[in-house]
Amino acid sequence: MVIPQYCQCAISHKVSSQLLSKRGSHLDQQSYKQNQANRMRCLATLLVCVALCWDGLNAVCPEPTAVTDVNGVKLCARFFEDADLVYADSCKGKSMDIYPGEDVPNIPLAWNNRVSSLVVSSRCSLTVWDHYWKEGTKKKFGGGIVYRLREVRKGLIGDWNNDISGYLCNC
Ligand SMILES: [Ca+2]
Ligand SMILES: [Ca+2]
Repeated sequence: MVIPQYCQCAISHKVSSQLLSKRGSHLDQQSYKQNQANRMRCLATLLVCVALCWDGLNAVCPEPTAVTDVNGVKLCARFFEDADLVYADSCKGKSMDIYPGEDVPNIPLAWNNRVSSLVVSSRCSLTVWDHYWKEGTKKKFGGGIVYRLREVRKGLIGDWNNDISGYLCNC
């Protein structure tokens, strides 16, 4: 598990405040109060970190060699509605399973212009279009993880985030 930097900060603060409290008997009351306040702040930060890390655990992109549905059936790809600046936290939100051979010129409305990260199974390929009926711009992905479709250029100034409107997936 990757621990975000701010969590590492919180953990080291926690340790230093514990060290400080061991020497607490020699400190005056003001320092003691400050120490207590620091400890409360650290506790609050740690709780936030636990929540974030938990969220992160639920959002790790699957390995391209092991993209399967809930029944263990091999998938061609999986779409995710959200992405994250931190790659380890990407592949978030709702997901959609794509099976080998799926040829869908019009993605279901609920998923139109919504995919933000995706994983294509090893030895499979996914072709996507930015308009319905396989029109507009086309892009082909080989097996691998696309942590952020925002980082996949489309033309000179565009990108593929929230833009997929049709797809074809083959293995
Ligand atoms: Ca999205
Ligand atoms: Ca589109």
